[in-house]
Amino acid sequence: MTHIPDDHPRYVSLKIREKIVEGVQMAITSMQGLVAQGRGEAFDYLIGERTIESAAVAERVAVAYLLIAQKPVISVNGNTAALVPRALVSLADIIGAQLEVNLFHRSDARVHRIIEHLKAHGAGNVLGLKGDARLDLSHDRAIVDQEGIYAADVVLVPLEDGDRCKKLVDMGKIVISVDLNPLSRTSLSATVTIVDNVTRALDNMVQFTKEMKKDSKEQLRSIIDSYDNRKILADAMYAIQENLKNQTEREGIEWI
Ligand code: PTJ
Repeated sequence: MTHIPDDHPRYVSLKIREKIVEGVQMAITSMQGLVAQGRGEAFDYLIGERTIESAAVAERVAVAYLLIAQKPVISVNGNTAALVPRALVSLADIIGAQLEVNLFHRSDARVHRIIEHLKAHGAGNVLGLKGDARLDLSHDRAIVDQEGIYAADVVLVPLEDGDRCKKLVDMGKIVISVDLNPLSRTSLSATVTIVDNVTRALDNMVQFTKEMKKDSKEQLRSIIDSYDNRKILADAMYAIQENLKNQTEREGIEWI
């Protein structure tokens, strides 16, 4: 592991990168996961590497959905397992949600390793190895557990594929995505789109859950009812534009 001095101007981003590399070394994260992280980093740079206001709104709505759900499930892949294992376990615990490992580049060995990794971070039962149900998709993300994602009413899918996200929505589920690209197919098709780094989003959601857990069903419902996901997407794009404009002006370059 490369030592990153804490006065490095890109300290946080580089530390996150190290976690993904560690994930690959532990054979939890796929090699492709490195590329996906790179794409995420680029979008994070564009939004200013912070939780934008509209993302915080989406995170609260996501928590409201998870708290009123009958069968909430948190889908875990190789990237999120490496980046936020503790936050995934904490969120599942306080929500009362199931964790299910679901991989695009699937092998039973990797599912098993991720389950063990989550258990080492405090998880109890983790689904994903049975794979006794199938979504109507031609790749391995189709393989799910009957008692988990297949039966879920609300699914949190950080770093998801667009077609599975759409499929889950078409099945009538509430789908919450975390994806730094506001124009990805996932972001465009989710019920609630969180345009934030999964490392910030999950911590925020744990915090919001602690605050909102005491709210009544009616209060949670009203948070959901006033939510407009198209507006959240527009806000994310506006935030990118404003951030670029401000940076450009700071550097004395004329914004056209
Ligand atoms: O572990 P597996 O086999 O299930 O594979 C996981 C990856 C992520 C490799 C797989 O799902 C994949 O290829 O994903 P994509 O299609 O590259 O999509 C990843 C999306 O997540 C992209 O839109 C990225 O911008 C975004 N992203 C990457 N890193 C982060 C992120 N969003 C939030 N936080 C991040 N840290």
